[in-house]
Amino acid sequence: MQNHLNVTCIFLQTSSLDDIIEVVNFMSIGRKFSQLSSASFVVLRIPYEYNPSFGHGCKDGPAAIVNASKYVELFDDEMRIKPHTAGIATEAIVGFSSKHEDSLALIGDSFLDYYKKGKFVISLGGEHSITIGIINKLATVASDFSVIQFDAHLDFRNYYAGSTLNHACVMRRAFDVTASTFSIGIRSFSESEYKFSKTHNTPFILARDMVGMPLSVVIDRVINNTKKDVYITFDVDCFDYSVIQNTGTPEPGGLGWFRTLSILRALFEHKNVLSMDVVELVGGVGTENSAFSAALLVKKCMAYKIAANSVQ
Ligand SMILES: [Mn+2]
Repeated sequence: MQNHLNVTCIFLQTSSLDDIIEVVNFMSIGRKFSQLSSASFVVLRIPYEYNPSFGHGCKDGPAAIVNASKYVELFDDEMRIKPHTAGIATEAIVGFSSKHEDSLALIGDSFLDYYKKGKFVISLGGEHSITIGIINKLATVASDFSVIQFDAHLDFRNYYAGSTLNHACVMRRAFDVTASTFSIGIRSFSESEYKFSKTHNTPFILARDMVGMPLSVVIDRVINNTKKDVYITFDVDCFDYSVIQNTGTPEPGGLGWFRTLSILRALFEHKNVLSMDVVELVGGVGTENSAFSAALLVKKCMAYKIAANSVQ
């Protein structure tokens, strides 16, 4: 607790938690399980924030998640395994450019390095635009995959705030590359996004419609409308505030914890999940509950990946 208080005090005087928090491994695991060479998983911290629309601070998300992960139980209550024994290397991208396009290229290149080493990469944002950089590079080595999005917003804008690479354009760019997307938890979109989605037949499930919808219906719809290989992009604003409150573009009426986990578990069971990201968590003072939820989510996905018997 003392350590935590120190971090809080220092945070007020600096620009990024990444600058000041001692780099720790995800879940504070020791050297034995955190070496890159032998790790099945890479937790890739991407503290990048270029142009948020509303709330600021997602550049502090990765450090907040890794910091909170110290308190995540190693043993998984549901899958009855310890995911860290598969090896988790905690890595970070630094040295972003002042040019957004160049930063996304850097992010994509770094991701691809780990991916090509056979690692299951879980990228921690950072703003949602990091996904554009990752998917662009993933598409150079994996030609036929769907992008499954958990999000409050469709992110289907062609252009926003002066850029086609804005966080509000993520799934539009993903569609450009893969022509196969599926969105879950949606409860906000513009008229142009809605029209694009209708014209191009991009499937999504509204959070509103998920209320009272049997879980099996949700899961079947996602599984039947996506390819075998998938990339999961998880914007934490898909969650209800009771799970995660600290996010850049909040919307009420989000998804519950256990239902979301059940959907993710089914995806890992039925699909070949190539990689995933968890984005838009705002770090900083008073965000510990949200950061813990995100950290636990990451561990759960590792457990699901292992149980699906598909880590390398
Ligand atoms: Mn988003």
